[in-house]
Amino acid sequence: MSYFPGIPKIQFEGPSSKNPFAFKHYNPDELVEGKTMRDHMRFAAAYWHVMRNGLGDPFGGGTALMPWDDQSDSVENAIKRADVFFEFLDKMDIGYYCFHDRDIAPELNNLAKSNEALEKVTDHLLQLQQSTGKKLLWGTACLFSHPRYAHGAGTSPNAEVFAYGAAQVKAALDATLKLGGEGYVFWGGREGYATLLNTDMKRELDHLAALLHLAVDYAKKIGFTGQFYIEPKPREPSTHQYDSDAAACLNFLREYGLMDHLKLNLETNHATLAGHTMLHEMTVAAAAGALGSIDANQGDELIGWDTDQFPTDIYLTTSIMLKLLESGGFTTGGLNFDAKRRRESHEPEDLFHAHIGGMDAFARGLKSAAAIRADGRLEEFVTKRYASWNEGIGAKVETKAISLEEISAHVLSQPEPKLASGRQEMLENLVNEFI
Ligand code: XUL
Ligand code: CO
Repeated sequence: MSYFPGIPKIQFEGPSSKNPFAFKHYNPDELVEGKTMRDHMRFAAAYWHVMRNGLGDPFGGGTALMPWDDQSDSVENAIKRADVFFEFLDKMDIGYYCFHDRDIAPELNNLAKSNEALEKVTDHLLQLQQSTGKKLLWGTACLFSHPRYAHGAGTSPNAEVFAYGAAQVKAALDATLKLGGEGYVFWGGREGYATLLNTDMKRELDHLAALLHLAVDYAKKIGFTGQFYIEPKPREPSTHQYDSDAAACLNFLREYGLMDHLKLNLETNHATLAGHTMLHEMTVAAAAGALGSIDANQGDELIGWDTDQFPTDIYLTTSIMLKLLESGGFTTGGLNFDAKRRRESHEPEDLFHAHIGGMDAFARGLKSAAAIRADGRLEEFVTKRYASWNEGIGAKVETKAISLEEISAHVLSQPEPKLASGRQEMLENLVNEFI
């Protein structure tokens, strides 16, 4: 039986196609820089948005039509949803998915019952994965929705709440291992504060680090070799989130001896909420060898919250793919559509239009990025811009072969330095040649 009757398997038809249920640019087997588009992108669908997001907002309830869902907390309903989701993955030709424990299975009235439900649903997901070849990009625990986590989980002032969250992480790690997950994400849902008047920041950060260390140790014990990630976001739901941006996360990981164990899962709309571009966040992460995975979406310039829209901006996807190619591409990570339809797009077929658009936007970004790299002028410009560091005083500073007195003597013997133009506008024109 089909849950999406009338919707065909989405296939590549090329840029001249007018079929809304076809890829115009994403051609999974096409080679770009010697690798298939499929392998470059490693697209993933987010279980929470596809299956569990009713599209409610602070002013009104959900609008999404989900005829397959009886809205109950039963395991049967959860299992049926998994079937719907796998039909979606199959029709979309998306190879990976990501979940929170509580998206795939219900939270019941105690941890034992919730764990039991998770076990049953993951048994079913495992079967579905085996029969379809779909894979789990990453799993995570939802440590922010239940009222017990109102003050945080890893950073809760209440040690019993911390313990509950840690126990949930254990079960979510077990589930991720069972499903062959290639990663595990920590997004600090409520790991932050609403006011410093009631908050011991240092103690909360120590506890958050303790939770991550416990998870890393447990992963070793059970043989989970997937990549751990931390996902930066500056606010929402907390007023201030501790993992506010890539630099704050890296500082936290360094301070607590976690750099060898976690990389970053960067999300576009989180970057912009933090007052950065996604390119900035990726550049910060890549410089630290911590560029792990991407939650692909985009925000709205005119709205100040995390609108989680599907990526359609080709200039944005080009900059993401340019940075990704430059960094050698994904290893364990992928492009996870942590994105939701607008509340007005409430019909099941809108799920398809949304993902088709996102995949095509990234395909165009990939092709433009590869063309910019093949052209070489952009890279050549940057290389030349720093050429003065390759010899003379620059090389001596880089190799730490010079003292401050020697630098001073050098400057006293030289005329005023001559600056070259940064040529920003020329470079913007160059990039636009390929978009
Ligand atoms: C919230 C968000 C989460 C994480 C996973 O803004 O991005 O969905 O990606 O917990
Ligand atoms: Co995310």
